[in-house]
Order: sequence, then structure tokens, then C-alpha cells
Amino acid sequence: MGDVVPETKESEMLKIYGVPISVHTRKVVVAAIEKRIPYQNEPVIPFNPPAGWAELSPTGKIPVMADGDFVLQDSSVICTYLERTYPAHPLYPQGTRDHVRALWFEEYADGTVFREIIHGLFFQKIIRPNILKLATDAGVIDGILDKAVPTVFGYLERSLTGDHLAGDRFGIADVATMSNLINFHYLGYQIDPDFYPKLAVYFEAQLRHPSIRTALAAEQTVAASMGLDQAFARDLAAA
Ligand SMILES: N[C@@H](CCC(=O)N[C@@H](CS)C(=O)NCC(=O)O)C(=O)O
Repeated sequence: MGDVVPETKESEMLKIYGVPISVHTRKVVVAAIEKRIPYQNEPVIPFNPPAGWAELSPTGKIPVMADGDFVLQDSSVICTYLERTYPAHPLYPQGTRDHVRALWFEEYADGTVFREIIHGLFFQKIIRPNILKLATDAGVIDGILDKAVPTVFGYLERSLTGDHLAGDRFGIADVATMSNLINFHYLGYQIDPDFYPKLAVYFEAQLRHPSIRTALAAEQTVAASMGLDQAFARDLAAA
């Protein structure tokens, strides 16, 4: 990525707790990479957390960040902290309208895109069969694909008026949205270019953004161990 990153001892590195294929953990990982902040990942799985996890994560959710003895929860709060503490390579646009538009898409991605689509698909296709040893409910999956996907992807399609969702450069709105779209692909789905042409092009372009590629490379082993579909990322290493 061009910049020389000063060497940081492992013990002094920012710690990001959370398995990196989680939508909200990846968001913080990409933010750290984009901002050239050395970090160490502790791949906590919320369904099987380590002892003392409740002390770090009062909600039980991932991610959690520790910068020395300063511990913080929630991906949006953590990204705000990173932006203010490490202002180089900004992720939030300066101008008020672009800035609040970025906050809106960060919220829409973390909340609506995740809750309405990714959470349900991931729960049905990965968590239920592999972790809870319960059958997948195909009706729930069909409902998400038939109702939530057209609503959410249709809105994103209409919102894309340029290369980025907010402002004119890669930023937090793209990080948060892409993190969801990546998991959609990991689950074996694609963005249909006939219905969502701008969103499909946007996904392919942002996938090639250096910090996204670096984050995906770092999570390859975990993704493979969970049987996730990595076909969408196959060309990236060579790109
Ligand atoms: N608002 C939180 C949401 C975090 C979240 O929902 N994390 C998911 C994984 S992507 C989780 O920990 N799920 C497990 C659970 O709900 O117990 C954030 O932005 O960090």
C-alpha cells in the first residue's frame, strides 16, 4: 500500500477481538488496515467465547478492541475512536453532508443489511447446521432472498450515484457495506447484475481496494475451515 509501517511490538499492537469473517469485525480490521494501524486479531467466536469474555464484551458480541488498557466495544464506536486517534488516511468525509451520509450508510449496513439479510442467511446456512447441529430452515432463507434482498439491494442500487456510497473516496460507508456483501458471497450468493447493475459493478470494484484485499487474504484460512464459498475472491490475489 506504499507507506512504510513502523515496526510495533506485538504486545503494543491494537488488539481486535472477533473472528475475522464476522461482518462487524471485518469492518474494524479493514479500517485498521486502511489507516495503516498495526493490529493483532484474537479470533473470538461469540458462540464459544473464552473465559472472562463478558468483562470485555458486555453484550457478548464481537468485535471488541483494546488499545493498551483502553477497551472499546461496537464496530462504529471503535471506528470513530480509530479515526480520531489515528487521523491519517481518513475514513469519514469532512464535509457535513458527505459525513452524515457516510454515518447513515454505516448504520444502514451494520443494522439493516446485516439484520435483514446476512445474519439470517449466515445463521441458517452456517451456525445452525455446523455449530448448533440443527437443520437449516429453507423457508427462512427463501423469505430473505425473496423479500429482504430486493428491498435492501434495490435501495443500495438507487443510492449509488458515483463510485462510492458517500463522498468521492473509499470510506466507512464502503467498508461497512462491503463487509456485508462479502459475507453474502461467502454464503454462495451473487448480486444479480440484471436487477442491480450498479451494485454489482460497485462490489467488484471495491473488492479490489487494497485494504479489502488484504483483509480477505488474512481471513482465507478461517473461511476455508468454515466451508465458505471463496470463488468470488479467487482472482484477487493475482489482480
Ligand atoms: N452493533 C454491533 C453489532 C455486533 C454484532 O452483531 N456482532 C455479531 C457478529 S457479526 C455477533 O457478535 N453476534 C453474536 C451474538 O449476537 O451473540 C457492532 O457494530 O459491533
